[in-house]
Amino acid sequence: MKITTFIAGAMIASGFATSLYAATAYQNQVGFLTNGQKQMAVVDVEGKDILFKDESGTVALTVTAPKAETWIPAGDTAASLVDFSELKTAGTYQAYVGDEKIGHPIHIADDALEGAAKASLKFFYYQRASMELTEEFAGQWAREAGHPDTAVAYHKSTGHDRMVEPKIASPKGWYDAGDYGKYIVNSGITTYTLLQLYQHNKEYFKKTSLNIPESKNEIPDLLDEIKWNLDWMLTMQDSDGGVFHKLTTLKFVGTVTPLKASSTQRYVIGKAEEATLNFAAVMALASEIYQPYDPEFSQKCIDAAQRAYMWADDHSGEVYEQPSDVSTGSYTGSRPATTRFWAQTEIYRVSKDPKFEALLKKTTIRTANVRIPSWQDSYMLGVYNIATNPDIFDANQVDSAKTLVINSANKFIATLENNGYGVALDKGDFYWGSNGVASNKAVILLHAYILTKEEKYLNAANSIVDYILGRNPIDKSYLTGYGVNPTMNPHHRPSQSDSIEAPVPGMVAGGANASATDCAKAYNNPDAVARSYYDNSCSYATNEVAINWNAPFAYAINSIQAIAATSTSYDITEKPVVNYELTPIVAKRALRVAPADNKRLIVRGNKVQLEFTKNGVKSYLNVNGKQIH
Ligand code: 9MR
Ligand code: 9MR
Repeated sequence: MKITTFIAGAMIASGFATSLYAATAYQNQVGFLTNGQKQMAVVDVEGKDILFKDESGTVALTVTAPKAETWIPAGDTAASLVDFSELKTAGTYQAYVGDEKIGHPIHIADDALEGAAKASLKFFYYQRASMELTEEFAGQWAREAGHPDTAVAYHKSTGHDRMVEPKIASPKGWYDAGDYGKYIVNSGITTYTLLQLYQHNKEYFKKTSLNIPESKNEIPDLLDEIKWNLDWMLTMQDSDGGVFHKLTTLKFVGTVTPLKASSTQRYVIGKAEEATLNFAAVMALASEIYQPYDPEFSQKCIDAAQRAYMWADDHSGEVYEQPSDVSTGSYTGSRPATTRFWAQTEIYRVSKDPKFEALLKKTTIRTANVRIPSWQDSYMLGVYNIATNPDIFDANQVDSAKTLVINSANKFIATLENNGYGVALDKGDFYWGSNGVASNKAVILLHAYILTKEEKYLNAANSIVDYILGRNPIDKSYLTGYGVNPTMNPHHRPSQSDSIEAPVPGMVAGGANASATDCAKAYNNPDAVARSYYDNSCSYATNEVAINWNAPFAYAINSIQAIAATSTSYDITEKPVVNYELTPIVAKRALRVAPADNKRLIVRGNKVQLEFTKNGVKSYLNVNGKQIH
């Protein structure tokens, strides 16, 4: 595996030879925290002694394998969940049954997850549009800049007349996934999840370097990275407050580098409720987070949030519909009511505006029936916000929100209790992006931990991280560049089009999907859904990467590492530091009015021209829409 040679710290240095039984034990292939939970799923060992030997061959711990249990997503092969948490001395170990080695080397350290955790964030740097990635930061994955996006066309679905206003500048941002599109709805939940990661682990991230171009400035690297995308999102807001749905080509481009793909014309497409509300929620949280570092930017974010909310208020029910000439990702079919609720909670939290308080009072927070956050459904994001801000929201609502988070987490724990893999995933979780589903379950579990400080929630989240890193029935680390048997062929245009064997590191593959209709169809396994995976770049339905799957995984693995490193976790009694003056929303309604009539026909010489004024600058177009001067 060539990859081992170039990712410093990513692989476990090991003198152990591979064993005949290597794959009968399934485990996190990257590492375990010295004082954390440590488990592996082992087939065919019920009642036998598992020996854990250190590098000198000395037995450091013996565990008798418990009763083998099935786990429905893994099919009928039962496994014993072997817990070796008592191994609390840093080092590299190997498990044995008698003289037989089982599983992969076990790496234990205080910072065992740090490399993979940082890589899962560094992924976002690799996804940057409009920027060259230099060797200093990107190593062998250095590449030319792609998609300056300074001359993006207005698609007619935006309501803009291209004759009048031909182009918009909308640079920066992260590519969504294996394709080069930038989609607000998906960017929103991603950005929010990463902002929360920072919010919940501030001290840790003030000291964490990601080796990105901004690493030397005064702002934590994680916030620098997120700002790359916020800057783009801000350009997607139209002058009336509405937010364009996406920025893509009309059709997916081929498997080419970002630079080569850039020659195909891109468009801003659609302007609708779900993107606008999503944007509002994200900008409200951003206004709080960036306030200590950049008050001006912070103010810009909250203003943008308020204008977006007002637009959405006036355009309720106007959801995005994919135009017939567009076939890039549609991100349609979400539930805007959940996004509206989420936006209300965020704007209220930072503005304390009575209008939002009144709106929220009308909402009854459910206390049961978990809903896993996704680009389609933002309900839990609003619930997180209420549950973790008892000093701001209505006491009854805070109680309900906490109850829902904890009930959801308890339900997950019930799932893992009688399964040999110890993973809180059900058969129904294995659809497109199952690793994102799994990771968002870990985010819910970590919120339950924040609210209760009960270890069982932290451990269950840790088990999900273990699942992604190899404790699964196909012995796969779904994090590129990390583990003994990682994903090697993701559907990811930059990785597919460079000449490097190893994919860009730190990417989480979409994961097992029992209803793939692409080239992974032959791998659909209804009796063992967790095996429905094909490590081939032709499979976007099981092996694409995406920002909205990396973000919750990054939240989980970084939070777990941060909690261990700082011996503390987010304290919900901390007051958020928002101390700027907000103009009341009502006064801002004026902003909703579109700028004064900015186009008129004029006659020059014997030619009819269109005079177009933007920001006080006039330009002239001929009857064919060509700019004259
Ligand atoms: O590359 C595209 C990926 O990002 C999407 O998730 C996927 C589903 O919409 O589509 C991929 O593009 C494929 C297209 O749908 C059909 N022609 C082949 C494209 C590349 O595999
Ligand atoms: O994550 C999206 C998944 O929920 C949908 O089922 C799927 C098909 O519409 O699309 C996924 O999103 C893709 C988007 O449309 C285009 N960029 C790549 C995304 C990840 O595959």
